[in-house]
Amino acid sequence: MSPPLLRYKGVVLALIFISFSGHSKGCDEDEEFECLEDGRCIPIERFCDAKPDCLYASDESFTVCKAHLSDMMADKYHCATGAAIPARLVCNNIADCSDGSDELPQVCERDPGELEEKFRGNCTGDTDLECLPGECVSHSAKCNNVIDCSNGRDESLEICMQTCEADKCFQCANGVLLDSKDLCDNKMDCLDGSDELSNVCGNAVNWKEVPPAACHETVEHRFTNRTVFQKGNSLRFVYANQAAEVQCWNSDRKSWNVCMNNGSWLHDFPPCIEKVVNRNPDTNGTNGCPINWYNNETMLIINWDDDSESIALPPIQNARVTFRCNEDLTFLPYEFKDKPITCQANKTWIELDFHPRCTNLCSPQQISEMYSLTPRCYNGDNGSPINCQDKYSLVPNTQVKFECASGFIHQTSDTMSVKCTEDGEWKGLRDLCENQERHCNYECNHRLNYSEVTMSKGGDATDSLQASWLVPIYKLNSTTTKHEFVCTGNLIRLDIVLTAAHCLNGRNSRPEDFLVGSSGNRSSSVDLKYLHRVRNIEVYGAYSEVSHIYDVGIVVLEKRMDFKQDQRIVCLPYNVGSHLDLKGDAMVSSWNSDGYLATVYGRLSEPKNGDLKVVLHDGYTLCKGDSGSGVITTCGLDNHKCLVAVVSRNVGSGDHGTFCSNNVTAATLISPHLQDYIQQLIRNNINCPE
Ligand SMILES: *[C@@H]1O[C@H](CO)[C@@H](O)[C@H](O)[C@H]1NC(C)=O
Ligand SMILES: *[C@@H]1O[C@H](CO)[C@@H](O)[C@H](O)[C@H]1NC(C)=O
Ligand SMILES: *[C@@H]1O[C@H](CO)[C@@H](O)[C@H](O)[C@H]1NC(C)=O
Ligand SMILES: *[C@@H]1O[C@H](CO)[C@@H](O)[C@H](O)[C@H]1NC(C)=O
Ligand SMILES: *[C@@H]1O[C@H](CO)[C@@H](O)[C@H](O)[C@H]1NC(C)=O
Ligand SMILES: *[C@@H]1O[C@H](CO)[C@@H](O)[C@H](O)[C@H]1NC(C)=O
Ligand SMILES: *[C@@H]1O[C@H](CO)[C@@H](O)[C@H](O)[C@H]1NC(C)=O
Ligand SMILES: *[C@@H]1O[C@H](CO)[C@@H](O)[C@H](O)[C@H]1NC(C)=O
Ligand SMILES: *[C@@H]1O[C@H](CO)[C@@H](O)[C@H](O)[C@H]1NC(C)=O
Ligand SMILES: *[C@@H]1O[C@H](CO)[C@@H](O)[C@H](O)[C@H]1NC(C)=O
Ligand SMILES: [Ca+2]
Ligand SMILES: [Ca+2]
Ligand SMILES: [Ca+2]
Repeated sequence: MSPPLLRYKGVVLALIFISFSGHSKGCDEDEEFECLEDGRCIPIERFCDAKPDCLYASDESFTVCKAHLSDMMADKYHCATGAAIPARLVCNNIADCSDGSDELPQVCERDPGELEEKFRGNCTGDTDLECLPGECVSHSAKCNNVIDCSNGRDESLEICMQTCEADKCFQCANGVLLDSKDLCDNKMDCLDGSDELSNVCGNAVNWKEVPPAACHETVEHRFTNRTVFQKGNSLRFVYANQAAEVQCWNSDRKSWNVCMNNGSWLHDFPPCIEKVVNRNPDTNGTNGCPINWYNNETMLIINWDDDSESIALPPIQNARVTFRCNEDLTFLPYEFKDKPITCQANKTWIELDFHPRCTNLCSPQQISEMYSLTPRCYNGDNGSPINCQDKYSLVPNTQVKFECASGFIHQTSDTMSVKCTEDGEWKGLRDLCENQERHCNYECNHRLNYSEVTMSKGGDATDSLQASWLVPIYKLNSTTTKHEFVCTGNLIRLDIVLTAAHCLNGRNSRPEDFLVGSSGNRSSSVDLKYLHRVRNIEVYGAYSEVSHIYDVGIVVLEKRMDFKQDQRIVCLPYNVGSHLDLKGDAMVSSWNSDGYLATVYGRLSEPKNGDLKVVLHDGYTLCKGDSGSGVITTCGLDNHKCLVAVVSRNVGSGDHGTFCSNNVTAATLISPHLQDYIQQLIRNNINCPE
C-alpha cells in the first residue's frame, strides 16, 4: 500500500498535468468535452456557451474558454471568461455570461455614482472600497494588479470590469484590458494568468505552456459554502485570482485567501486548533488498532510476537507491540513507555483509551514561575481543565489562561493566555512574562489589617497571616555545615526578599549558602524541603561595612514562593505614593526565640544619612536575628501601612549579652536612589523563558 502522503501528491500532480486540448479516455474528442470534475462527457456545442453544464462549471471556466484574439468573433459579446454570447443579450437585465459580465454596471453604463457608493459600503475617508464588512482599502488599491483585500475584491471582476473600445481586445478574466504585446510572453500579466493560457497562446513562438495555476483545499482548511470552487479528481480548488473562504475542519475559525498565479495561496492560513483528522485507514482504526498520532518519521513500532523483536508498520492487528520515539520526543501514555501492549483481533487495544503518541511537551516550570501570574491549564481551546504541574499533560495545543497571582490585582482587561506549540514551546509566553507589570499590580495596600496585630516580642505567638511577607533567611555555617537562621526578610515580590545588607555581605558569601523559608512560624528544625534556594544576592552599592549605613540587601529566589491562604507581599512606600510620616508610630514584626511571630511597637525619629532610629516602647526589644525585619508605619493618604525601613543594628546601651536593644537603627527605603535601585533590581530579575 502506498503511503498516504505520496498518494496525495500523486493526485495533485495528475490534476496539474490535465490537458485541455480534448485528450480524454471516455469522451469523443471531436464531439464532446470531458468535465474535469467527474469525467462526464458533454456535447461540444455546450462547451463555452456561457451556460454551466458540468457539475462545477468546468465547461465554462476561463481556463478553457479564454480565446486567442483571432478567434474572437466580431458579432459576439465575449464574457470575461472568454465564452461568447449573442451581442443582443448584453445589458438585457439577464445574466447570460456565467460570470455575469454581460450585465455588470461598467458594461451597461449605469449610474457611476451609485456604483461608487456600492463599492464604498461603510468605508469612510481615504478608503473607498469595502472588501468585507469593516475591511476598507484605498482608491489606489483598486485594480492595481496587487491583491489588497483579504478576499481579493479589489482585483475582482466586479470591481475591475472594463469594456473593450475596439472590436478586438484582450481581457483578463477579471475584466482588466491588456495590451496585445503582453500576451504569450511567458509572463503572467493577468492576476489570473489568462494571458498565458494554452487556448490563448496556442503555438505562439517562444511561448512555453504552463498549466493554469490552481490552489487546493486542504484537509485541515475546508472551503466554506461562500467559496466558488472547481473540482477535479475529487479535490476542490480555485484558479488564480479567485478567492476562497476556508474554515478549520474542527472549529468555526474562518478566513479568506486568494489564489496566486503561481499556484500558491496569497497568505498563510491561520493554524487550526487540533491535529488534522486522520483519514488513513491503516492508522485510524479501520484496518488495524487506532494509532491516530502515527508518524513514520518519529514513531517506531516493535512487534514482540514469537518473543523476537521486529519492526512493524501499521496496520497493527492481533499483535503485541511496544513503541519507541525519536530521542527528543516523549512517548505517551507515559506508563506504557517500553511496555508491551496487545492489539486484539478485533482491532482494539486491550487497554481502553490507549492513544500512543510521540510528542513534544511544554514546560510546567515556565508557566508557573512568573512572579505575578498563576496558570490554569486546559485541554485545547475551551477544553476541560488539566493539571498545570503534570508535565505529561502539557501536550501541544494545551491552552493556559493566566490569572494574577494572589496578592496582585488584574490591571487590564486583556486576556492573558498562551498555547503549547507542536514544537513544545509556549507561544506568547515570553511576551506575557516581560509585560507582567502592565497586567498585574501589587495588592499590598488593599487588604492589610494591622489592627489585629497585638502581640509583643517574647509574648504569645501571633498569626502569620498578619505579617505574611515575613520570611526567615538561613545561612550555611561552614563549621557545622548546617543552615542556621540569620536574619529576617520581607517579600516584596513572590521571589524577591528585602533584608539588611550585613546579613548577606560576609566575606565569601555566595547565593548557594543561603536558603529562605516560607512565611509563618519559624521552625527550630529546618526542613530543606520547605526552603527556597537563592539565585542571587545583592547588596546596595552605598552600603558601608564600617559604618553600616545604607544597610539594604536583596535576595532573589530561584523559584517564586507559593502563597498560602490570604497572604500577600508587603507594600513599599513607592507602591503607595504620596504622603509619608516618618516621625510617627511604628511597628516591627519578627520571630521570637521560640520561632513564633511577634510584633513590637515604638516611635520613629527623623531620617538621617539613609538611617532612621526606632525607639521601642517600654518592655519591647529587638535582638540579633531581627536584622532585616521591616519597620512598618502609616503611609499614603488612606493611612495604609507600608514598609519604610529595615532593621539594621542597635545603638546606645543595649543588652550586649543577648544582642538585644530598645533603641535600634534602621535603613530607610525612602531615598529616590534606593527606589531606583530596588525597582531596577526587580525589573532585572524577571526570569522569562528564552
Ligand atoms: C515516511 O513516509 C513517507 C511518505 O508517507 C516516506 O516518504 C518516507 O520515506 C517515510 N519515512 C521513513 C523513515 O520511513
Ligand atoms: C453599515 O453600517 C450600518 C450601521 O453600522 C449597518 O447597519 C449596515 O449593515 C452596514 N452596511 C454594510 C454594507 O456593511
Ligand atoms: C452557508 O451555510 C450557512 C450555514 O451553514 C447558511 O446559513 C448559509 O445560508 C449558506 N450560504 C449559502 C450561500 O449557501
Ligand atoms: C509564488 O509567489 C509568491 C510571491 O511572489 C512567492 O512567495 C511564492 O514562493 C511563490 N510560490 C511558488 C510555488 O513559486
Ligand atoms: C478512517 O479513514 C477511512 C478512509 O478515509 C474512513 O472511511 C473511515 O471512516 C475512517 N475511520 C475512522 C474510525 O475514522
Ligand atoms: C474486542 O475483543 C475483546 C476481547 O475479545 C473484547 O473484550 C472487546 O469488547 C472487543 N471490542 C470490541 C469493540 O468489539
Ligand atoms: C481589621 O481587623 C479588625 C479587628 O479584628 C476588624 O474589626 C476589621 O473589620 C478588620 N478590617 C478589615 C478591612 O478586614
Ligand atoms: C557556626 O557554628 C559554630 C558552632 O556552633 C559557632 O561557634 C559559630 O559561631 C557559628 N558561626 C557563625 C558565623 O554563626
Ligand atoms: C504559629 O504557632 C502558633 C503557636 O503554636 C500557632 O497558634 C499558629 O497557628 C502558628 N501559625 C502558623 C502559620 O503555623
Ligand atoms: C538611642 O540612642 C541614641 C544614640 O546612642 C541616643 O542619642 C538616644 O538618646 C537613645 N534614645 C533612647 C530613648 O534611649
Ligand atoms: Ca456550457
Ligand atoms: Ca489592488
Ligand atoms: Ca503576458
